[in-house]
Amino acid sequence: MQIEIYGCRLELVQGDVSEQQVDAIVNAANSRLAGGSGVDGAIHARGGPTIIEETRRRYPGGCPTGSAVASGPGELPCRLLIHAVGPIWHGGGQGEPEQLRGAYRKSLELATEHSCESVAFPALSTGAYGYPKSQAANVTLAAILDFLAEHAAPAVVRLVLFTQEDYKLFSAVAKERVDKRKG
Ligand code: AR6
Repeated sequence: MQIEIYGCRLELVQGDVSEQQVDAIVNAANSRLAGGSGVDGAIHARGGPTIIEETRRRYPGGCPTGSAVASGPGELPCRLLIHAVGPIWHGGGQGEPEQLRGAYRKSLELATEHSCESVAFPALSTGAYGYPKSQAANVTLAAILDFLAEHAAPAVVRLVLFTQEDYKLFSAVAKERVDKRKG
């Protein structure tokens, strides 16, 4: 699914985020930047060991939840790798929506600061971190659309959903939110 909005293109696809041909790929990291399963596992497996060597050296204190840091891409097919730390779901009353929004915003800021025209995201926090998917979809789409409205960049933002079910859910939320904004 592709949507033109605010002079940019929002794309939703089903697939593996580590395989996307874009300027910047976003990893679903943890605050220790220690590597892990899911997206993080795929990124480090495909990208090779130089990524974790670099993040250990540059970010010894890790990255706070709700934010993101950048590294080189190792062997991934992109120029920049962004390690975004979404929140662990604790029921929704502990700042999870603000933190999820923050992780998307900081990632988009880093992408634009590094002049990346295209960026691919996984659905942060919706796997091991347990964020309910429908709520995550709403926060995610609002965060991305707000950023595009304010900055008219990056030119392409791609959300990469792992399953067909997630693709359908996020696409429905995207359509609803864009229709509302376009009036
Ligand atoms: N490409 C795109 N989406 C994927 C992929 C992939 N290769 N693999 C899984 N997903 P998760 P989180 C989907 O668990 O919830 C790690 O151990 C998956 O179905 O990767 O933010 C880290 O080290 C789900 O919808 O990230 C952290 O400790 C979404 O991506 C922790 O997990 C996110 O699932 C982060 O948890």
